[in-house]
Amino acid sequence: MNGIYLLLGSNLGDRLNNLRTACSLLQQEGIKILNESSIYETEPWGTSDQPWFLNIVLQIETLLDEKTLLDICLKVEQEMGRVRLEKWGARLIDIDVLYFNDRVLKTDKLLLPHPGIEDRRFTLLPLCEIAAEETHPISNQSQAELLSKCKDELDCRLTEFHL
Ligand code: PH2
Ligand code: MG
Ligand code: MG
Repeated sequence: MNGIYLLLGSNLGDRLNNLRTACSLLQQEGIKILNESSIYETEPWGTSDQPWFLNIVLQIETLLDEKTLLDICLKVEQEMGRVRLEKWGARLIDIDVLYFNDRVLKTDKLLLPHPGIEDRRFTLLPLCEIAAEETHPISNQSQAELLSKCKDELDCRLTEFHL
């Protein structure tokens, strides 16, 4: 894997605006967005008793190390969360680090690559748009291979939305 990839998701409030706000806040922290997937509307994975998500994958550039990047992602979630908690009482944004180049890491705070990638169509579909041939640093399978083997059948619909 050559590149740093984030997954953004929102399933409460103005979902598209939440993705846009998160991107602006990440950019304000000095993170450069190199490439973006389409935005997908996706059936909730895990707990089905919740609204559908909007998901997008970003390829980013940063000089930060992976732990500092994670802290910034959490800070952006929290910044948006404060407003959201007052207004809605629920989480509006999730920012996950999927890959940090070939880094493999297992700490209490951070697992790299993200352990859910191969089980989640809502992650692999957008990832394949911008990184289909990049390989997973442990299994060495490309994102396209992972998608073709993925058993998740939850619906992921391409939208016309743009950041
Ligand atoms: N995130 C989750 C749980 N379930 N489902 C979809 N479709 N998209 C997500 O981003 C998502 C989810 C927890 O982070
Ligand atoms: Mg997540
Ligand atoms: Mg998360």
